Amino acid sequence: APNAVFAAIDIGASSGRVMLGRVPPTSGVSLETIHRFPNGVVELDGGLRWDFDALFAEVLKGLTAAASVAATNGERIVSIGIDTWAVDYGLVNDAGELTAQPYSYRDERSRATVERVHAAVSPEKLYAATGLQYLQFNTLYQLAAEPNLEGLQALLIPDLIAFLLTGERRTEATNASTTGLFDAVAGEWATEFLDALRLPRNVFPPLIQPGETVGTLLPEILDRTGLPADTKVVAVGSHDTASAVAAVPAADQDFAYISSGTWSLVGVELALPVLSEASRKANFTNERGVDGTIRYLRNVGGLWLLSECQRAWAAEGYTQALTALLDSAAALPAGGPQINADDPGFTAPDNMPDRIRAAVRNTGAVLPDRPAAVVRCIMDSLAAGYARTLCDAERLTGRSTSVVHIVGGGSQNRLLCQLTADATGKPVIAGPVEATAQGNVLVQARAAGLVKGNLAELRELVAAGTELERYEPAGALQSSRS
Ligand code: LFR
Repeated sequence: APNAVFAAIDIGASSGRVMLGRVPPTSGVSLETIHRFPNGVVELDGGLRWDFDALFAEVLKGLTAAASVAATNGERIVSIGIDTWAVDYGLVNDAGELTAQPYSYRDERSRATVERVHAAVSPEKLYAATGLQYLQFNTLYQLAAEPNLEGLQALLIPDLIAFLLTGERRTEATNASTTGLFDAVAGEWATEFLDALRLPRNVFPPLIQPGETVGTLLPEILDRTGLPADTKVVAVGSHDTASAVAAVPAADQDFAYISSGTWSLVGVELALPVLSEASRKANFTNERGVDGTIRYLRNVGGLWLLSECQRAWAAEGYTQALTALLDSAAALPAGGPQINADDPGFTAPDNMPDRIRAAVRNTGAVLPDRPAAVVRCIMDSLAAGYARTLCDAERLTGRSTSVVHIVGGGSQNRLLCQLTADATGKPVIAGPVEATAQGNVLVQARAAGLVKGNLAELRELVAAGTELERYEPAGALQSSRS
């Protein structure tokens, strides 16, 4: 039989990719990028939205290219797994049509509905059941802003892609856990809140777990892509952060992780949720991970701050390469001004350098105008936010951690990794940069019976296939291969 390969569709806030993943039995995961495409929020129909039609066209382009690469290699694409950012959804009618381009969580329409939702169900009650951190854009607040849900179903973005590929409507559980309508203990929809918020019982399709089969491809998708008729869509940790955490190459249980990209997701993995009032006040979340684990974490601001600054500087004609900018930032002395990187005031796209300077001014300090100074402020602030959050996670869970794994785009940022080691006082192990796609592929490979084992064993495969970089705390800029 031809060699089995897996297609991973992994779409982030700023770019998407279709990859082929190969999983030899003992030597790690290898990923081949087949198609890469840009993504970003767009002003459309009076709101900040995702151009979903364009994204889906790119997905089909990528799958078509993947089919031809596999055919040329004599390989068989066993299944397709899909992950994207969380909370956002498209509304689909009975005929299966997407009724509008999905809103982005960066749109501010849900700000006005928070009070109404909390009047119907108190934040304490919501947290005690769902364990979800409060973010103004959680799905429940967005749904409350919909004028009319009659005859419509909300499909989270990865589920919407899976639906268009297979015709099957499901809600993948790790992503369901970011809606604010999912019971963290039972692992089921919190139907009592659907009623209290006057949301239809079937506003979401039924749940599906990572590793379960969503369905086979629709005839028109087979025609468009040239994929063979037995290709399946398999549910993975469709929340990108769930897939990334599944691929943290941790050797022991006492690890902390930072999934560092547009956002930084900072926390630990637990077997059971922590739903205490102290946890709610600290705004920690209990999102669901692969294999029913709990991703106990907090959203700390992320490299969005940096990418938005770069966008603003490029518009002014300043185009220094990022590596040079980071080198200049690294050369600046420690102890400069800091901001609170998770301030919701940074969520919307707008002139980021000005907003950062204003935030520094509010602390009584002054931030020099030079881009390098702004970049250093972002890095110092992120590292401080990481350290603060890890301390809180240890306190709230009663656990201690001995190492911090950084995965995702931020793992390539040497300055950020070193500052994180210094701020946390713990060694940082950086990589893989494509943890999300690796987690996506590994869950598919396990569903196909190609690899066996629990998360710890999947993580060994990631470690075997990645060159990890280790940063020691202490200020000294020493780093060594581990
Ligand atoms: C990261 C992420 C975070 C989620 C945010 C919005 O890509 O999925 O986990 O809080 O995006 O969906």
